[in-house]
Amino acid sequence: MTHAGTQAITVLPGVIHYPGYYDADACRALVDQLRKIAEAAPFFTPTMPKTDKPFSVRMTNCGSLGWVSDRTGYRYQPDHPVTGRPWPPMPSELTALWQDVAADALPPEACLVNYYEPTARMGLHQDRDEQTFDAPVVSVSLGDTALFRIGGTERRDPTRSFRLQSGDVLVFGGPARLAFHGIDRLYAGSSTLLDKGGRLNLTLRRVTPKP
Ligand code: MD6
Ligand code: FE
Repeated sequence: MTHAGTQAITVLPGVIHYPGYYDADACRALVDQLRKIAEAAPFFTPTMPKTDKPFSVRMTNCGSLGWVSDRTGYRYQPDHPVTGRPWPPMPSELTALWQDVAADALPPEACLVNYYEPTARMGLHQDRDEQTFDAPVVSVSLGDTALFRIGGTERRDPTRSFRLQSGDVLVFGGPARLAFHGIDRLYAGSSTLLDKGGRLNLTLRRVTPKP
C-alpha cells in the first residue's frame, strides 16, 4: 500500500525523494487522521519573531512537542499556543513512516502540520530549532503540487527546485540537514484530495538528543 515499490531519488547528498510513497487511498487515510488532529488542536496562524507579521500558512502539530512561532521567537512546546492543551499523539501511520525511512534515528517527537492555501508560500529557511541535528526531517506532501526549492547551508548558495506531489515523501538529513529550503508556489487545482484545495505538509522531527 505504501513504500513497496516506491523508488528513492537522491536529489542531493542527504536529500531523498520518494515520489508517490503514499497512494491515493493512503493519502485519504492520512487526511482523515489530520482532520481528527485539527479537531483536537485547531490550525492557528503563527507570526514572525519581532515583526509579528502573520505567516501565509496555518499550522498545527501532533506528537509530544510542537513547533510554534510568535513575536517572541520560534520554539518547540508541549502545548497548543491558543487552547493550552497538549498536542494530540502522532498517528501510527507516521511513526511507521519514520521507522521505514529513518530507522537509525531516535523516534520522532514533533510533527508540524502546515496548511497552504493556493496562494501561500514558504520563504527560504533552515530547520534549526531542534536541539539535535542527528535525525533527518521527514516530510509528507498532501494535496496540490508544490514547487520546492533547496540550496546549501549558506543562504547565498545556488539553489535548485523540483515538484512535490500529493503522496510524496522527502527525507532531509545528513549533509543537507541544515540546507536552506522553501516553497516557491503551489499549482492550484492539481489535486482533488482536499475539499477546499491547497496543500498540507507534514514534517516529522526529533527535537531532543538521546536522554
Ligand atoms: C513544505 N517543507 O514542504 C515545507 N523542512 O511545505 C519544509 O519546510 C521542510 O519539506 C524540512 C525538511 C523537509 C521539508
Ligand atoms: Fe523546513
